[in-house]
Formats: sequence, C-alpha cells, structure tokens
Amino acid sequence: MPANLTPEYRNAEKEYRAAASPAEKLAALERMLATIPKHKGTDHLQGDIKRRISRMKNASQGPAGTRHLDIFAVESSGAGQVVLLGTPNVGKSAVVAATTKAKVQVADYPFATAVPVPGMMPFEDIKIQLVDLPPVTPEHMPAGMMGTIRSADIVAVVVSLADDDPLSQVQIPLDTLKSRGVKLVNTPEVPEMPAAQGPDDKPLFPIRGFILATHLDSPPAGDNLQALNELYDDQLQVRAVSCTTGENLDQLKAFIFEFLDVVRVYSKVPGKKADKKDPFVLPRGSTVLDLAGAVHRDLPDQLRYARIWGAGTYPGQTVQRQHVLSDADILELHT
Ligand SMILES: Nc1nc2c(ncn2[C@@H]2O[C@H](COP(=O)(O)OP(=O)(O)OP(=O)(O)O)[C@@H](O)[C@H]2O)c(=O)[nH]1
Ligand SMILES: [Mg+2]
Repeated sequence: MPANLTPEYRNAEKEYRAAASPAEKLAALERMLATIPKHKGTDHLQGDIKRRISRMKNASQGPAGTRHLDIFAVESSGAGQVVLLGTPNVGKSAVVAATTKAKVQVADYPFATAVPVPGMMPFEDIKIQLVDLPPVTPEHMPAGMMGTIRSADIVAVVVSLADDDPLSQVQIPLDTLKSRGVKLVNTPEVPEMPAAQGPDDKPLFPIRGFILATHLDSPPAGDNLQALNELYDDQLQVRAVSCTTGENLDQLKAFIFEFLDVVRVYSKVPGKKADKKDPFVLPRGSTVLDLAGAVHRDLPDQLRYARIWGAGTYPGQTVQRQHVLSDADILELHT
C-alpha cells in the first residue's frame, strides 16, 4: 500500500467502506480524492479513486443525461445484507429502528414504508446491513423490489406474534417469492443453483432465509411461536424478538452473524500491532490470497507469504497463499 496516507484520508476510506447508499459512497470517494497526499507514490491510487468516482456518476445518469436513481437499488455495505420482507404492519421498520440508527418510519397503520431504507446494525466489531422494505400482500409487491431481494445475502420473513394468523404472514411472502422464481433456504453456505423446481419446472433461485417474529411481548406470542416452530422447523429457522422491550435483539444479531457464514480477519503491518478495530470480512473458506485481494487489488500478485496469529496455528506461523482463514485471525502480509 502507498505510504504516508493521512488520518483524514484513512477516515474517508473507512466512511467509503461503511457507506450505505450510492450517494454516501460518492461523497466518501470525493473526500478520499481531496485528502489523498498528491505524490508519485499515490498516482496509482488517485487514478483508481477517479475511475470509481466517474463510474458512480455514470451509473446515476440516465440515457438522456438526466439523473436517474433507482430507489429500489440498495448497494450492499458492511459484512452482509439482510432484507426484511413481510406483510403490512408486522414490525419490519421497528426491527430496523431497534437495531440501527437509520431513520425509518414505524407506524401503527399499514403501508407506512414506501421505499427500501438501509441501516447498519453493529455486531461486536463489524456492521451488518439491514434493509427495511415496503410490505407485500397477496395482490401486490412493489415493482423493482425483486431485484433488491435477489441481491441480498439473507431474507428475513418478518411476522407479528400479536397477530391472529402469523402462519399466513409467512406464507404470503414465501408464495410471492415462489411465483417470481425464488425459494428461501436454511443453509449456512451460500446456496448453489439449482434447487427446487418453480413454475414451468424452472429451478428456483435459492436465497438464505429465516423467519423473524416480532411482538414477543404480546399475549398470544407463546402459542403463535410454538405454531410457527412446528410448521416451519424443518424448513426455516424461527427467531423471535420484541422491538419494544428489546428482548432477544442481541441473540438476533449473533444469529444473523452466524448465518452470514463469514470470518473477520485483521491485517497487521510488520513490527506494528494489529488494527483490531476494522476487520476485513470474508466468506468462510477464504484464503490468505483472498484477504490480499481485499486489502488491495495489486496485492495478490506481489504476495510472497503471510504470518498468522489465530486459531490452530502457533503465534506468527508462516502460512502459504492457499491457507484457509479462521474468524479472528490476524494476518501480516509480506510482499
Ligand atoms: N408491542 C410491540 N409492538 C411492536 C413490535 N414491533 C413493532 N411493533 C409495533 O407494530 C406497529 C407496526 O410496526 P412497523 O415497524 O411500522 O411495521 P412494518 O412492518 O414496517 O409496516 P409497513 O411499513 O406498513 O409494512 C407499530 O405500531 C410498532 O410500534 C414489538 O416487538 N412489540
Ligand atoms: Mg415499515
């Protein structure tokens, strides 16, 4: 990595990595360009930032040069993206409000949410993106929402345990997805095509999913939760929370982290302490080489070996490029 990067630049870079929307990403890139030290050693990086800025600007221009932003496109950010799908008024926005700082509309009337709103949910030393979605009904799903769902890492089907009929609250979103060629699956691994058969015998596109029940504080919650567990247990896992009392919200965060199936890896400069604040997050099974690519795209070519501190290795052990990383590993990359 180029030397002499200032704290201002590094902060802008962190903002870029944490940005939840294209607009925030663009703003952070412009700050990176403004704060990067201008000398020969950063030429390459400056060019890279300029290219990313122009690509983002082009992406938001319509064919006639008019600004066109797809309000349903939510760029993934952080350690993974979880979209909240459900019928009206079940508590989707309340979950996002209770776990992130996003400004979402929580209301006691249905159809309060009209467009997706992302929020970043802190878990230990990382952030996971939750996306509040408008409601679905048997008759209607907003145009453009399938794209948002298909690109998510996880779909949480939100239901209310205060409702008379939480089972149909699960079935409506599942049927809506199925009629559009998507099936939710309960595998921790990233699912591979093809899975079960859809309409016209086409394979359904599998996405990891679980049932997120709200209103755990309501009187009928116990019975409803039992019914959900009995009906969906072998199909999708059920997690119940109260957005009002906060009950089980911490368990929900831990569950989502586990379900994402990622590892956190800390990079370390030789002779210095590891940066334990801002880990790289990679799919489980990633190697030293994958980490190098995440640090900088030129690094895999230059990488000779790495030293590692973590599970199953002795401190500072030298490992090869194909070594598989564990959660919480500290890596020192040598070029
Ligand atoms: N008691 C209790 N109330 C909750 C809980 N979660 C949500 N609510 C209430 O349920 C109502 C609906 O919550 P929202 O989060 O707006 O529901 P939504 O699913 O986003 O609704 P739409 O955007 O219309 O689809 C609000 O009055 C919330 O305060 C919970 O866990 N317990
Ligand atoms: Mg809402």
